[in-house]
Amino acid sequence: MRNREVVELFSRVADMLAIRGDQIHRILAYRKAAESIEALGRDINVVYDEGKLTDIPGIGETLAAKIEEMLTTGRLEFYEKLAREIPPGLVDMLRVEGLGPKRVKQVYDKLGITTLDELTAAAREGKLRDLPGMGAKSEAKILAGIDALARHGDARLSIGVAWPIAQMMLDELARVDGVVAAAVGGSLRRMRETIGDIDLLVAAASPDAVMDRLATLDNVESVAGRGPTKTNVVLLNGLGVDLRVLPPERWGTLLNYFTGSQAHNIRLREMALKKGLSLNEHAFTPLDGGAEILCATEEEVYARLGLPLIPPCLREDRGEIEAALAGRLPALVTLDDIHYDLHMHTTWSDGTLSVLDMARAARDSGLRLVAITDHSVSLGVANGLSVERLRAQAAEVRAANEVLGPDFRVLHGTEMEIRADGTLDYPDDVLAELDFVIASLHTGLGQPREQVMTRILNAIHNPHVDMIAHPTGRLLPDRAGADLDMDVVFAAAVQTGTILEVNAHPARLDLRDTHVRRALEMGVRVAINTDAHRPEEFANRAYGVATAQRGWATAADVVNTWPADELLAFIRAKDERASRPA
Ligand code: DGT
Ligand code: CA
Ligand code: CA
Ligand code: ZN
Repeated sequence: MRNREVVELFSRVADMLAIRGDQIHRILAYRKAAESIEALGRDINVVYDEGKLTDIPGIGETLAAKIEEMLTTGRLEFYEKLAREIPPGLVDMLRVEGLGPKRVKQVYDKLGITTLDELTAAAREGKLRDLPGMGAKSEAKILAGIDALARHGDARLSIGVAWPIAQMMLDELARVDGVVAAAVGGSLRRMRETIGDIDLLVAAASPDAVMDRLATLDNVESVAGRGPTKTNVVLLNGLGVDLRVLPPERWGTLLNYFTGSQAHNIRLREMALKKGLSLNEHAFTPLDGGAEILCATEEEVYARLGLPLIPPCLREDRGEIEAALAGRLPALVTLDDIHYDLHMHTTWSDGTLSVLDMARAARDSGLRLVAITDHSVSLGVANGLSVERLRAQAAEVRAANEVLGPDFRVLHGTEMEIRADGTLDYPDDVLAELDFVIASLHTGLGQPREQVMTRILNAIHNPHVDMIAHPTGRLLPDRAGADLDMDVVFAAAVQTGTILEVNAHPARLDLRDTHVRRALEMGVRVAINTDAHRPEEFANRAYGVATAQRGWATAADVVNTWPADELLAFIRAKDERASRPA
């Protein structure tokens, strides 16, 4: 079995346990294991051969034994046993929006429904409405969910699409009379790379006006549900939006609860229980029946638990609570720390502005230095530069530097193809003339691991290559990147002093959050760059910073925050080390 089959089986087990009504801890353990293996940059068979399965976050002895069974026998007895009790078709039914594990169990127990098709038929025939706790309304909702699934699939949406929509909706809601605060919650506030639905949170004394306004926003298609403090709507693009409104004195717990992640919340709730308190979106409540303790801010929620405020992007139960308890939360890199952008395109290849205009736009966005890095010759579709054109471009970069004066610096660079056969697109003597050399994989991403690893390592070991852009080449939501052994890539980057990029384009976010975390543990230096082809794309920098934050990056880890002479010295040092006899 390969990584993705192990991931698939573990997430199916988690879903089946949820349908069976198992303990949440057990369910989360399998989900977390699936997540960690999905983020694992290495072949799990190799990790197993090294005897290091339990080094994977979230994998203890029990799960390691299950992985061993899968890898050595190609089966998982526990899954097969579960499947005799919980038909696997029920797991597919969970993909229907509005259909949770409890309801799935109910339609199975009462009606013997075991597949999505049977469910669809039963709903159409009006057989669901008579189940306990259901009615014609909930039946219609399930049908709408089945419809939506057929229309849009259950693909998660890119943060780059969801974020601007959510901000626009928030602006509108914030203007409603009586609104004291409004914020996004959920995965969007945690800045996950993709999101399942938008969660909007509002503090207001009375919820009705806010919920009414939401229902009338231009991009809202229909209201899927409404309760005293919450409304769910579906947008024209099929995306779901959950709005919750509570009074301002409960804002802290509201924000905390609906920011999640669920795994993080469960840890907080356990800590509260140890102090004799229950915790939900409304308040802390003493278990012995005393008066509610309200929190108007999130700081108060964490303080009540003896913790400093934990930044939303860290709330994944990946060690942030332990770090907070130990006073070791990272001082995360911020957008304001970023002074340079080392990857962008101009009209010389497939960008929309000249060198000077792109540099000016970067300066206007608050930067002090950029590298102009157009595509190289073999990327013909992007009008890649021949050696002659690359040399001609140097004059234009010099001219731009003269116009912009001493307070802004333009480096002459390239985004050079690592060709499918492993060779580089420009010879070393040409690379030596450039200020900054990026090497990228755009083609042959589907090659076998050994072949694609040889290509990327060859580029990393070239003394002129300063940075690898978007290292895996994945494209969100669903084009997997190259099959790289990330630990080996990271080790080579550290050894050679090669920078690895966190590409800020929301379709890339590559390195991804978990890769950033691992890379930094191994000592890699990362850069956050926009890869802008148009000046509007400089705004994507925020997504890159968020991804680095989710990887626990501090400013010192990110070369775009360093003094310019340090960055330039770091770039030069690689060439010098290479030219010294070993
Ligand atoms: P998504 O929408 O799939 O990208 O991910 P989230 O994290 O936004 O999840 P969502 O929208 O289902 O719920 C928002 C937050 O609300 C979630 O992160 C934690 C909290 N929450 C929702 N349901 C539960 C629950 O059953 N238990 C706990 N502890 N928290 C929950
Ligand atoms: Ca959500
Ligand atoms: Ca939600
Ligand atoms: Zn590029």
